[in-house]
Amino acid sequence: MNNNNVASQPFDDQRPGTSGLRKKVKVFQTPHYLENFVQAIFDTQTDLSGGSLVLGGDGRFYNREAIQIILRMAAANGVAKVIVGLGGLLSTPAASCLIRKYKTDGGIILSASHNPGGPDEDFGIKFNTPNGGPAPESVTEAIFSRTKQIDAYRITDHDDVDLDQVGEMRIGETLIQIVDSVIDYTELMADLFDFERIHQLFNSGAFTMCFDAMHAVTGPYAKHIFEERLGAEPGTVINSTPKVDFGGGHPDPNLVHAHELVTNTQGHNGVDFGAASDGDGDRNMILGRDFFVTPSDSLAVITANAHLVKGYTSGISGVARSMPTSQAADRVAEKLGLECYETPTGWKFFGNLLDAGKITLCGEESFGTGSNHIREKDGMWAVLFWLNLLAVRQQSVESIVREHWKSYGRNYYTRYDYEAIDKAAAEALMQSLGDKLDSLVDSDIDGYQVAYADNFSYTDPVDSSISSNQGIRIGFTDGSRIVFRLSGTGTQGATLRVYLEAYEPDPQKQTSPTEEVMKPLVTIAQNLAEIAQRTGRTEPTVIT
Ligand code: VG1
Ligand code: CO
Repeated sequence: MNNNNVASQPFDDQRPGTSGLRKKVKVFQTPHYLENFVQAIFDTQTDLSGGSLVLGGDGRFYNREAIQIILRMAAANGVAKVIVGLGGLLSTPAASCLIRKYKTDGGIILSASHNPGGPDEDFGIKFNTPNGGPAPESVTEAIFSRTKQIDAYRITDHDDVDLDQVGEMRIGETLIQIVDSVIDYTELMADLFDFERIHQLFNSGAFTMCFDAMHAVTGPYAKHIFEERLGAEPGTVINSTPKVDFGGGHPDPNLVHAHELVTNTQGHNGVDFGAASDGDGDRNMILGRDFFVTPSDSLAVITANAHLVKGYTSGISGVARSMPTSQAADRVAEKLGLECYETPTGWKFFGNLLDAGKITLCGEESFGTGSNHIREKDGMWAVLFWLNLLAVRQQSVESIVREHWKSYGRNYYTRYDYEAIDKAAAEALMQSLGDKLDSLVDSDIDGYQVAYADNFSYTDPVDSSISSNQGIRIGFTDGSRIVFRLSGTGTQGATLRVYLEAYEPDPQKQTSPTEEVMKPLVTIAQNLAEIAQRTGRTEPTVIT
């Protein structure tokens, strides 16, 4: 076996976005492209030499090939041990769990999350630090800087290793351990949730569930936990075999893409509880019979009810939400006397707050919820939290949420995404909106009084690092809000996200359809940002 030093040239587009480096598969297949980025990780994360690494991905097209390349590079870069998921599979939360449990010096996760997979679709790579969380901006920027200078990478010429048997092998001096992460992950979940009580709920015969794994990575975890451990009927988990192209679909758990699941929750024969997760298993969608729980409400309900759930009975220290996430959690925090933090979009911003013990729970409007048990959002965790809650409260999902609204008010919420628009037009739109902000404050727009209008900037309360330009917020005096930002995970043109929120404290008025309540705000948003004129789009691509 030889270690080779392969000459290479920098690529100028390897800056990680909201969650790692995401590009089309074809870009990652460009000679040296993946290798350069991986070498930049090894060059900047020097503890990996002589240290240990977790490695796995969501199973999408190019996952296995990339793992073999990274293993050969890890060996050439002197990594002592690499823990790899069986079949090359690791959900993002399971990877975080393994990094923490086995105290490794970090992890490399191969995923483009909810983006489609296949030879013409997306791939991604992300480095997680030893706390199990996505690398903070200081680390991703260091990796990016290195990619701009790199002129060679190290790789051995070893044969492919067998990823499909649990066991140990070596590439040169480097120990490769293939592990079944379903076991480690299930153990962690059993510590946090009352499995016996959930088992009884399924055994009662009066409770049915459907979980849509969307042909993605959570299939094996969900089959084992829901059907084998908790006694849910066989067939409760649908689309449970991970596929390289996610069955041709978008592995994104929302009402648009998880339509099979949504149908299963509808009507008299609908299941009592529906849930889904995304490509890499960190997102979740929660449904009751004929009822959708917005992710922002889910975080608020979880916060308000944490004391009822096994792993959280001793209380929570605080809660955080990303800026565009609705303010439903803030209302709960206020009532419970908890600190509530507003962070920029992306899980990396929760890491410091979790490590410092300032928060126990956190979430994003984009179907992400999690806690201090790991440092990633965790789809299965959210579903198990709800199951535990349903088992304790013995109520339907809908009645739990409606009661919640009665106590705290309802934050109507919706998001409009304009995908794959022209990048320059999107940037000009944001610029022009930004220029208008000062003149908007205190003005009246269609009867809505503007309370504040700014470009969100965040100062991390733990390390005082500043992240500016994180999205434009326009808040109104009645508690409603419009937020505009450009996505940092897309791989084609730009994606404009418009987040809309309206607050309704009066229980008599909490039953209107969301579209109706949002109509005036949608109009304001479209006009203010001149969306149609600037992007040529009169309708969004996806509404969630
Ligand atoms: C999106 C979501 C964000 C989430 C990120 C990664 O980012 O809005 O809330 O953290 O995806 O999620 P953006 O920049 O496209 O809006 V995942 O499930 O890809 O790890
Ligand atoms: Co994801």
